[in-house]
Amino acid sequence: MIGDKKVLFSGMQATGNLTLGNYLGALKNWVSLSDEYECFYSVVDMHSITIRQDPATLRKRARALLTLYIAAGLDPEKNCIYYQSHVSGHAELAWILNCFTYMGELNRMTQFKDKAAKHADNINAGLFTYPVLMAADILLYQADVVPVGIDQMQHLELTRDLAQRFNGIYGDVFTIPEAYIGKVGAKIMSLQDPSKKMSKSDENPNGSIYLMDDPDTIRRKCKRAVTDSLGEFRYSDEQPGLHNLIDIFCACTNRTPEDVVAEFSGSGYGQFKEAVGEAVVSVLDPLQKRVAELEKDKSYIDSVIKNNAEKANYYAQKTLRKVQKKVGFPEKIR
Ligand code: ATP
Ligand code: LTN
Repeated sequence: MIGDKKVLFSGMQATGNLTLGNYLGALKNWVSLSDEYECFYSVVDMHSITIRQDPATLRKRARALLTLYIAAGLDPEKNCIYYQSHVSGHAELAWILNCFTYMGELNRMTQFKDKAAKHADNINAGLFTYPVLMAADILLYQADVVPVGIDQMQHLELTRDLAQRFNGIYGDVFTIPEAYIGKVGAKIMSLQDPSKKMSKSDENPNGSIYLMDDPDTIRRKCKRAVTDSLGEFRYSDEQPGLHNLIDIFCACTNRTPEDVVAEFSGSGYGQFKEAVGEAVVSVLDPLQKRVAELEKDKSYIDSVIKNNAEKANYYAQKTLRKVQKKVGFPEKIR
């Protein structure tokens, strides 16, 4: 708890252009939860370098992501929006937690297997221990709740196991976090292959809607989305392409699948795809305008970066000091 509020932590990597999946699965929920909790939203740039990055591009993308958090509606006066690399406690706690994590646990992580297969030329130790750094992010702020997409559940389970293990040995040190999975949009699939999640690292740009895509591109991608040849307008797992488009539509318009099926049951897929395109445009257009405005105000963004890093450091140090003492590190002489 911070004051009378529970704590929320989440983060995103600055490794590519954000997709509609990132927005609907994560960012949108962050905004809706931000009043209720004391929130920490990090740009997890330390996680990003588990895959090789061009330094200038990473720096640019990290800033763009931080700006996007604000543009999406997170008030940086109320929410702590900061770069992970500006708070050294993340790395320090990750090291300690590494010593409480078993190789077998990390070997089971499906994201590691996927990423190792994709980047076979650079299977580094950081990629392997990525989930431990993520656990450190969350536990450092004693987070109660962590809003993520379904793909991150396995990492969250590991975080809970590590916290429980540590508490079992040293007493109540860490809050045990809960995942928060949004009801709609938790897993947006690729428009070109609805068996795969929409991902910013997909090689096929037509599978993903990027948050910065212009309206015509968005409309075109929706129109070309893969559906099926059944021609029946239902919300069914047997029609994954249509199911996904209904999910997108619902998440953008705050409507329910039943309601949407009732409205479009007499229409063809083409007509519905057009409506999906318009719904996405009406969500992304204001977001893009706000990003453009914020990008002009360099000193404002700089002040957010500075002030929030200080705030994050303050809370991080509190936990870190406790943990260091528990494991037996000698006290600093001040
Ligand atoms: P990459 O493709 O590089 O692995 P990613 O698109 O999966 O990246 P992350 O930075 O790993 O993006 O995820 C940021 C947040 O967005 C996480 O909370 C994740 O669960 C959520 N997310 C990512 N893709 C989707 C999706 N298709 N549907 C819903 N949520 C998603
Ligand atoms: N692993 C996450 C990003 C991430 C995160 C976190 C999410 C890093 N640290 C802490 C929630 C809480 C991802 O790839 N989406």
